[in-house]
Amino acid sequence: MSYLAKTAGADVVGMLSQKLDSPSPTYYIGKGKISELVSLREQNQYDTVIFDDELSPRQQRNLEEVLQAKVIDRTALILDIFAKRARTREGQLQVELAQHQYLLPRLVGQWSHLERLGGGIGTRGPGESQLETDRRLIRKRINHLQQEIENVRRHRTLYRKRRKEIGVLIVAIVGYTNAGKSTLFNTLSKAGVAVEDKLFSTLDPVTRRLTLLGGQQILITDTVGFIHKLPPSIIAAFRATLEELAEADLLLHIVDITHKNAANQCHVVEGILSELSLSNKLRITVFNKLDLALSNEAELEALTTVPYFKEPIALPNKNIALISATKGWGMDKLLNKIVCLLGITQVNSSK
Ligand SMILES: Nc1nc2c(ncn2[C@@H]2O[C@H](COP(=O)(O)OP(=O)(O)OP(=O)(O)O)[C@@H](O)[C@H]2O)c(=O)[nH]1
Ligand SMILES: [Mg+2]
Repeated sequence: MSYLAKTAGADVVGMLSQKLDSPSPTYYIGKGKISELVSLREQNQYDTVIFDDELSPRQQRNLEEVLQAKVIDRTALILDIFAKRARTREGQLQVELAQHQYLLPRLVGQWSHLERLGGGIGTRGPGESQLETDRRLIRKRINHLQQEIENVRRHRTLYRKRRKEIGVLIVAIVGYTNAGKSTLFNTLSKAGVAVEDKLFSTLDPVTRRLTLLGGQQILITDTVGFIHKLPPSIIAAFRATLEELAEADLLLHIVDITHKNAANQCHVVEGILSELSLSNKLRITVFNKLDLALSNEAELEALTTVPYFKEPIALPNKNIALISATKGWGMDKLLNKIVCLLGITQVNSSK
């Protein structure tokens, strides 16, 4: 969570957690926790409080009032990161649409807090009509964005059809965020996609052509990182992008083997793939960052089981590859596996 906050550019001064049977509908957290947060303010001087879950518009408003600070929930935080990172037109449209849909039920008129005081004065009139105008504008923008996204989608479908007609095979890289997808994409394609040690440095699928040693060409696609508790509205926003995955002939699922939650991250990705009905897609699980655990490529080649992973996996296995994307270890073998699984003529490899 604090990693997410830092990625969004926040300076984290403190963290609190609370175990509740169910969150309070009014404040999400309990009264005691609220007092604790208020008193923390004197030490930390924070101006923003981020909640690691989705808040209802009402909870968010109540919290802002009682804490006298900006309150952001997990969805808004991830949307903010997405907004900063979206690079293609489609990605930008999708993020803006999600942001407007998020905003709509959260719009509050200047006077609406008086409603609870029971007074009719001030709760109608200019405040209310301004709010209606704002809502109408947002709805209009939402419609417009939906249309634009539909246009982009139509183009994409045409483009995909053409790709299919030419018969080029498509390999898509998926994986938990920060697993090393873009690094592998770069190593494989030598394309200049941004690589950063921050979450979600890639938002849009980027596709490059890759010529194999045998002369065959495949398309390789880098995708957005999956993350635990990705809010449903965000998955919905990126459905169009993620639908590209349905067109792929093979998925490379990259796993950062050195991460302490590697197995869990694997399950999160599998869960999202299954939500997108992609569980049965041809797949290679690619364990990455082995340079952090081994000292050279020869050691990597000598392995007979996947190191560190909680679940025992014997090697060799045609659906498993071990690599270091930064060092380029295991690339020939990975390419061979891709070629074998896709049923393209075997590449002549030196290793
Ligand atoms: N040591 C080591 N670090 C790696 C390796 N591959 C990637 N990294 C580092 O891991 C970080 C994330 O790499 P990216 O390639 O941006 O990860 P990603 O999966 O594309 O991340 P998102 O697009 O944000 O989901 C960067 O700091 C990389 O340098 C590797 O093989 N070894
Ligand atoms: Mg990336």
